[in-house]
Amino acid sequence: MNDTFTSNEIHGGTSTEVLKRSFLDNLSYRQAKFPAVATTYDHYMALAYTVRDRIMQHWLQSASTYYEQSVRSLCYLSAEFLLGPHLGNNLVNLGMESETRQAMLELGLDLDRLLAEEEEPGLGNGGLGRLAACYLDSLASLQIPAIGYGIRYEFGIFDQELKDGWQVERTDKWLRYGNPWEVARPEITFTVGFGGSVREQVDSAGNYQVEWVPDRHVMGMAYDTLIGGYGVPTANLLRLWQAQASESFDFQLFNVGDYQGAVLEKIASENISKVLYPNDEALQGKVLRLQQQYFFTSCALQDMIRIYLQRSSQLGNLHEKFTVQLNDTHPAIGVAELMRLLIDQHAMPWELAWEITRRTFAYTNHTLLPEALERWSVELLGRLLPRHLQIILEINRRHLEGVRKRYPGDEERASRLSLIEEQGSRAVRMAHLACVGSYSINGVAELHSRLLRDEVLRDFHDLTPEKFHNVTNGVTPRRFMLLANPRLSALITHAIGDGWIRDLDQLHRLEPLADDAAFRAEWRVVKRAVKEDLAEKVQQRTGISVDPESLFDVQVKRFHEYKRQHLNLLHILSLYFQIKDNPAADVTPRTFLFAGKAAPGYQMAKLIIKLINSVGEVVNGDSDVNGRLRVAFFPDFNVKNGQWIYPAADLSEQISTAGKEASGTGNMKLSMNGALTIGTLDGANIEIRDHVGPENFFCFGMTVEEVASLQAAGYDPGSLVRDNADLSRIMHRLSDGTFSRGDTELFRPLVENLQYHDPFFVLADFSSYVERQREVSAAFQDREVWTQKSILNVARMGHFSSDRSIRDYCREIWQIDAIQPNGFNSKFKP
Ligand code: GFP
Repeated sequence: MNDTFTSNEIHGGTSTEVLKRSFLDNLSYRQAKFPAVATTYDHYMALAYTVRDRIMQHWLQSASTYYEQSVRSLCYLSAEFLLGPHLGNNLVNLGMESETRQAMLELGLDLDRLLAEEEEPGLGNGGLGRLAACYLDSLASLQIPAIGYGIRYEFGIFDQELKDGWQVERTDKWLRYGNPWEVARPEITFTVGFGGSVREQVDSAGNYQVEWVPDRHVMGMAYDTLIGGYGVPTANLLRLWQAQASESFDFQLFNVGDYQGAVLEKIASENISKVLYPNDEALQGKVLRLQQQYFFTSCALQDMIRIYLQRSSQLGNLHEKFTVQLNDTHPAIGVAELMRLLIDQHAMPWELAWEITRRTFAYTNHTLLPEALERWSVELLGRLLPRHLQIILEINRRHLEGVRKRYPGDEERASRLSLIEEQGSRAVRMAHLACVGSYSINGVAELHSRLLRDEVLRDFHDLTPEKFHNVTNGVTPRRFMLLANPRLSALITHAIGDGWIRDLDQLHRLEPLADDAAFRAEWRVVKRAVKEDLAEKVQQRTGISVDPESLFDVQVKRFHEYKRQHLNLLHILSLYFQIKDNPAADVTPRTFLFAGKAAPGYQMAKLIIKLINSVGEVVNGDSDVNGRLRVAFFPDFNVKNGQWIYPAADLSEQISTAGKEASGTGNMKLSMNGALTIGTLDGANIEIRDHVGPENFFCFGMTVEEVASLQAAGYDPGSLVRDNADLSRIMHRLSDGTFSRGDTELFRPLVENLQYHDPFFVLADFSSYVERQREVSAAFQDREVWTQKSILNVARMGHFSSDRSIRDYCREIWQIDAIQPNGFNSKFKP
């Protein structure tokens, strides 16, 4: 082996030779192993360090360029970043996968086995966290200076197992064997206060002064993960904060023999970054959650100020250097924190501090569900963050003064616009704080943004219409096409070149090929192969064998009643009873694949998971069905498993109640991989349908307006059951023990909820859904036409790249330009 590599080559080169040398160096000097005793995990670690070094070079150049040019940067504040495994993604983005594969091969190792070793960082629940990760990929790929700020949870989203069809949660110990992708930064540590009291005094010069004296301090230490762009020498930073005690233990207590007491403070402090809160759990009164939010937001803002002061001595132009995107209201306390930092710590007058603050923040809303709009009780907030409560009340006083001036005498409006909810126990409305303290407010799909303007935030829209924007979500084609579906990507690249990877609109060039029979045949070969791959995984994980020839009907997402996995189930049951009535019936063979987690405390969602498995048990084992219907639940849906599933889907289930799903992003990932969608007119489904064409999309169900008028007229789901023989049999069989080994109680809560309440209009959309599904079955019989539609779906998905979303944000909201790092050693031209 060549031994004369320069340091630059060792850490940055991508030839097979140099990769082998770096890998072996890392195995020796970072992993401390010699080849004869190294495990697969050691090999994974050595390769991870090798790859990280290459991104590190990009980062050092990017960061020094940002520093030299004092560029305007985006800070993306998010309580969740659902990154997924790094290794494969980094290899793809650095364009070094084939050299690496070869280097490993020459060392007798299989890259795929090493890839499988990685434990993914599950630092998010679902859509919101994964969106943040897609945006980091696009920001780096588009060379936008950006820092992601979040929490380094020791335990991410739980691992899901199934026991007798029930979800069982297991702690996600992703850090147990170390994390080669991060760099610890003990020198970047900030103090965050909690509790205590506020002292007000007038100093000798007559100036009024406020001093917050917290009764507890926690340290936030930075851990950096480098995010490399695709095909460019740019890398950005994801900086996650870990909570630490200011003192390891209390010597006073230790000395008097209270060993437990001596470490209590340490335990309480470290709890702050211990675990990610699952979605859909009532957060009211969850002190720890509010502590998490304040903790990471405060660290992020202190860090921004630190960076700013490296180049400047006064903070008056902070908003020109940084813009801060609030990913939902989780970091909205930042509005009060920045005010506090500027006023209390940097002696700025209120007016100037407020001017800077409201020109710094921008707010993205991700949900219309009222129960998900955060409110913190005034009592709790005042106890934990007394100075912030004071600041919020003062912001509110000034805000309402403006409102009253503008709408004299309209006290109802003033109370609707107030940051404080006065009914019941008083609470701070975090969305209102975010609206008042930001220069931009956006929804995540056109319908969602419209509903924000017209309903949820209507009064704010009346007040400041110029703040409102829409930025429809997008997903990164690097992870969800190139990495997840190399076969399809190769076919596309062969047909139209590889420009689509950075400019997804170029997929349009596939359109004429939809009419090319030979291309369609190749398309089907690819689909068939990825379906075989998935079938093998399903067999391994569930023991259920599925036929790759059947229609893969896929619903993968978090479990929630509004997402209506149970509507899908009702359709399965309708098909099942059709076969039971007439075993010779002509049904299109289908594999129904579900995956997703339910919040641990969300009983109804967990019961739906159980029901899917129970129905599967009966249907899969019924000889009348004879394999024509298969129901499988793929456990532990996460990014890695998603990458297996998305490419293999024929049909994408996007069946939420209209007006409930803000955008959805799984809908985009599936359609980009050639699935056709059956979907309601909800969230981004509407825009997907507009882009791919209604003839290539199976649309069903009520519109938002129809849902609203049905609700207003008084919805009676029971009458739908009585009037529909199919439905009434299904409901009956769900409660007579057919699917519960004779237990007539098990599914009663679900059946009764549907029959007497049906808050998400499952039964109201049932007929329309079943009708459309009939068309799906018929359409799938004609493989040529189906393939044509599949190709057109992919060809027209360019709009849903997260690159487009980021460009929209840059242009309409952030006003940030791309920066090319100054020249250096990389295979990519700067
Ligand atoms: C939320 C919304 C989704 C939306 C994502 C990203 O997802 O409709 O697509 O945010 O904007 F519900 P969850 O985090 O709730 O999964």
